[in-house]
Order: sequence, then structure tokens, then C-alpha cells
Amino acid sequence: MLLSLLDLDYETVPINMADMAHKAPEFVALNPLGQVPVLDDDGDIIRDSQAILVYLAAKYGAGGWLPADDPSALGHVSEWLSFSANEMLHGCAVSRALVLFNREGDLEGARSLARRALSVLDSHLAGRDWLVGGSPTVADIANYVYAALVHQGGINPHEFAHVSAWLGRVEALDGYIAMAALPAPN
Ligand SMILES: N[C@@H](CCC(=O)N[C@@H](CS)C(=O)NCC(=O)O)C(=O)O
Repeated sequence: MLLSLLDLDYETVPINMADMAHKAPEFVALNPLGQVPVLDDDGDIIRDSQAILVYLAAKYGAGGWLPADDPSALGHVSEWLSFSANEMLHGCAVSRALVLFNREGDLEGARSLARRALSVLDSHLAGRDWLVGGSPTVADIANYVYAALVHQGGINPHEFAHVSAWLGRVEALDGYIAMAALPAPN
């Protein structure tokens, strides 16, 4: 999504996880964790979606998306990147994976973590357009996808009014690109 928001040329290489292509030697050579996503920018290989967001914003963001010169704002962006990789992943993404892939696991526990994470996000977004400062940052993008897809885990993100309005603001950005199961661009 950030590649598109930054209007960069890129090629998407699908990895067939059902066939365990993410654990094949050629993929593990790119990411020893055997996880997607991985970015290859002219031979510079960056793994992990939060790391990829930071890299792209720092390299191509022209001063937007990452408040690199403002230690306080940068600290708050890092808080929300961490929140996406922890609370949002373990709540929203795990609920979704348990439902979509019919996996064994504690679905009610994951849904309760998801609701708690969405409530924290909702309270923070009351009276604010973006997670940090007055314009969108990588913190918004990192959290957006988990919140926008949580309906696939059986939770309606629009029950959270401020989250719902913020999802709409992300979807109205120039260059917003839909992914499977996400709303089409306005
Ligand atoms: N913190 C990482 C998590 C990456 C991750 O868990 N990716 C999942 C798919 S969304 C994966 O590749 N799982 C396969 C595995 O862990 O073996 C990120 O945000 O990139």
C-alpha cells in the first residue's frame, strides 16, 4: 500500500504459502524467518512490514510519512508500529487467520484481544485524524490493514466509530490501493 501511496514502480511476487513456498531455500535466503513480506529494492533486502514501511518512508517519502527530525513524533510513530506488530497482530490478524484458514486455536481469546486493541485505537483517534500529528504516517498504514480486515475474523471494525472514520480517511488518500477484501479506492 505504501509503495502505491508513494507512487513508486514495483512488482509484486506472490508466494504460495499453501505450498510452503515461504519455507523453500530460495525464500529463506531472503528472510531466514520464512515469513512474508520481504522487499527487494535493487538488492537491498528488507524483511518485516513495519521495517519495510520505515525504509520506504525514509528513502522515498520526501519528508512525509515518517517524522524523522522530530524525536517525540518519531517515538510515537514507533509506539504505534509496535502496537501493530503486537496487539493488532495477535488480536485482529490471529482472529482472521483462525477463521479464514480454519485453524485450531483460541478464537474467542483472539477476538477479545482484537476488541481491546481496537478500543485503544478508537480512544486515541477521538478528536484526531491521524495516529501521530496532523498528517498520515507509516503508523497509520501499519495499523490500517489489520483494522480494515478484522471483519474476516468476525469483528465489525465499524462498531468503533473513530476507527471507522479513520479507515475512511486512509481509503480516501491519493494512491490508496485496494487489496483483496478491502474497499475499492474512492
Ligand atoms: N512482524 C512481521 C510478521 C510477518 C508474518 O507473520 N507473516 C506471516 C504472513 S502475514 C507469515 O509469513 N507467516 C508464516 C510463518 O510465520 O511461518 C511483519 O509484520 O512482517
